[in-house]
Amino acid sequence: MKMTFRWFGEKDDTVTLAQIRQIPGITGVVGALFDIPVGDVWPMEDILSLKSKVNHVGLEMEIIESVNIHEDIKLGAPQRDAYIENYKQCIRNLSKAGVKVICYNFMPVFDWLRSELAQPLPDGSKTMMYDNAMVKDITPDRLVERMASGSEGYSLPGWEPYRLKELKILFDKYKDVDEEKLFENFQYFLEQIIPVCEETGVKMAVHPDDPPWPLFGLPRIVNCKENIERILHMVDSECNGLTLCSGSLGSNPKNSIPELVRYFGGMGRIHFAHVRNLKFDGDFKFSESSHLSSDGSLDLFEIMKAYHDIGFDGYIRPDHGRMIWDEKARPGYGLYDRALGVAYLNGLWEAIGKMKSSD
Ligand SMILES: [Mn+2]
Repeated sequence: MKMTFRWFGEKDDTVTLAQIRQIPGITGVVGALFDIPVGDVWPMEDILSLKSKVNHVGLEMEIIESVNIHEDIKLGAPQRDAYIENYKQCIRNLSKAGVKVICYNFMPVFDWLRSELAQPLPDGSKTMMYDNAMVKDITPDRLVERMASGSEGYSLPGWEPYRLKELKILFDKYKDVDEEKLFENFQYFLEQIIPVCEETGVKMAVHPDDPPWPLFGLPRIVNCKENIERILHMVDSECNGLTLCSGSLGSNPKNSIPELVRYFGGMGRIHFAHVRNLKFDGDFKFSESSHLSSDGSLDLFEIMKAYHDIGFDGYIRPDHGRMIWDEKARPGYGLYDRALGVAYLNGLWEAIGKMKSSD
């Protein structure tokens, strides 16, 4: 596996590349261009400038998260072909800069969602949590305000204000898009872009829906084994792959992460692993714990063992962390708890490998 760390760029991250390079075992940064509006082509010079900053500290930039999908593609709107052409150009540009994997998602309107961004835990740390009961009683507009006000002034990935400006219009447009229609639009997109991926060697890795159930009547389809299998078979190519996010899929207890790792990893379709823990606090209610197995509801040893058993050689990163040691940072993306996550995942990996070789 190749251990990586997400970075939001010089302008928009409290964590520096100089700090990231000091985390033991890190080989690369998961980058993105956050100021390019969704649907636009990422300019070559901007990609190369980001890459050169990352390379300058001795790290690689072989993976990008996220090149977001324009809503017109998800809606199947007439303008989608123009946005798909832009997406193809983006893939070509990223490939020229040495990028090998693109993480993206296919969630209508909202990206990931939490009801609290800084919920205090008994140890004094703060974490993100989700409670369906709260989301049920709130309007989408109010929710956007709430996410913005709890974000300590940092923009949240997927919650950029310009994307959510016309929320009501967007909701109206999704009235006729049910799950089947969304599958259809997803297939149309994949059929167009996967040949470009095959030509350039770039692998697409769809990130599961977070949380993995419908919200505000909007369909969500990247949420369970059956649906993911259907998506991977819609265009049966190694380039049509998965970001297996343990925290997203794992927030539905019906999804067994080690089983999914073995299944989709065995098919050679997991190109990126997001590994984190969470604690079930009730039905459709969870909080994000530290990575340690005993702190949460997921068994991180079993997850890492599944990756080891399938001979996983793709990219991996710790996912969200709590806010600890008085750090001030974008919710989920401080330095300290994620760095502890890296150390723990590396420790598990080393131990699993050495126990196997001493058998
Ligand atoms: Mn994730």
